[in-house]
Amino acid sequence: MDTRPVSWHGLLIHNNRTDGATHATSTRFPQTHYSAGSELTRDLAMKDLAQRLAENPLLRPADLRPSTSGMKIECLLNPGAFRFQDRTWLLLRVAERPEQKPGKISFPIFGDDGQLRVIEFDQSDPKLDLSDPRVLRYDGVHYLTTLSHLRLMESADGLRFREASRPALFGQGALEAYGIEDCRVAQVGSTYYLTFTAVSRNGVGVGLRSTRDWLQMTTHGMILPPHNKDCALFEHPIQGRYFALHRPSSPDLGGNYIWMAESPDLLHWGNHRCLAHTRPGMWDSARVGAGASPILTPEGWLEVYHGANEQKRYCLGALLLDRERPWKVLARSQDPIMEPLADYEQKGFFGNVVFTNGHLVDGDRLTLYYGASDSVICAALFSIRQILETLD
Ligand code: MAN
Repeated sequence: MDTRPVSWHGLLIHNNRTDGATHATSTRFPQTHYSAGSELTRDLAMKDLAQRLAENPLLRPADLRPSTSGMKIECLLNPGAFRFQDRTWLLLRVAERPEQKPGKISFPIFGDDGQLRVIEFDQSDPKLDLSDPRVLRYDGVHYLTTLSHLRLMESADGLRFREASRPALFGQGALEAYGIEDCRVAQVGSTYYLTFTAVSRNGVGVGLRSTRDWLQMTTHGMILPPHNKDCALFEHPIQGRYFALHRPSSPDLGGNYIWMAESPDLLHWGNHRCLAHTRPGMWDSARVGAGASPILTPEGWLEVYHGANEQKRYCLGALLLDRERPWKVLARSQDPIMEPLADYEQKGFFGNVVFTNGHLVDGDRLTLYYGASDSVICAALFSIRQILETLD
């Protein structure tokens, strides 16, 4: 097997395929994945179109300093990505909590006065439900086990990032008391629109802020109320209207499906339509949600989305939407275009996760930045044409 790294615009990609195509994954992945020796596993892996960068993970929690003393960075995850001043920028989600003491669980929230407050419970307390490492429930009230803010990183080559001398973004007010997460960055003209998950005891909704220079931010409040997340704005209007993908959740009748809304001004959203359901028995059977802004191709708008099954295994797939009537789904991935196969995608704070909400497009090349195992930041390359060819 040829595992020589191939060079692409200064980035190193490892080529694991026997046919010479630069198609597969990092050198670490064959050892961790193919060692099972199963033909079925091999077939599944061949459908994975991602060229993982050999340098993955690009960023780990230890690479950054906590936002404030007394906090520890537990996870770096799910970056927004954009270009600004001829450089590549990432808007990372940084998840923090205090160093954990034996027998206790503690996590921060913003109090009503906007100050950081740490809540601590005894792990043996029978009122405590710790079954999910991301969320805890105490006496019927939900909390997150970490508090997330958003941190700006910049890079000349899209590979080596350093912290930008720009302010980080923190939760503000009662609707963001448990933090802000998974920010998509859409550029409309010269303005960047930030759609992110705003979390509080009131629920999970979509917040919007905008900026032109990443110094001054305008806060637009919550544009889609709970339960809603995974909001990706189209970067170009269609016949004078703006469009967005979003993911409301309906716990009883309905489910975790991808919807579309339209707007005259990017602030007020209506005419909601349901685009894509979860698919029983498939890799996206339990939840689906949009990634970053849809990509305009001659065939239509290409949207990379995440899907998870009942085992909470997060993969990526794609939807093709009509150019003029983007609420019409023309085609969809049957198999994931990317699965958690590499070691760093299988093991971490929350294992078996590849999750994206940020990418850059250069002709046919899609550079997809993603969170692996809710722990570290990675990147993978795709051919847009190759993704389109896999859609049914
Ligand atoms: C949810 C979100 C994401 C996270 C995944 C996997 O979809 O909270 O931020 O990456 O779950 O844990």
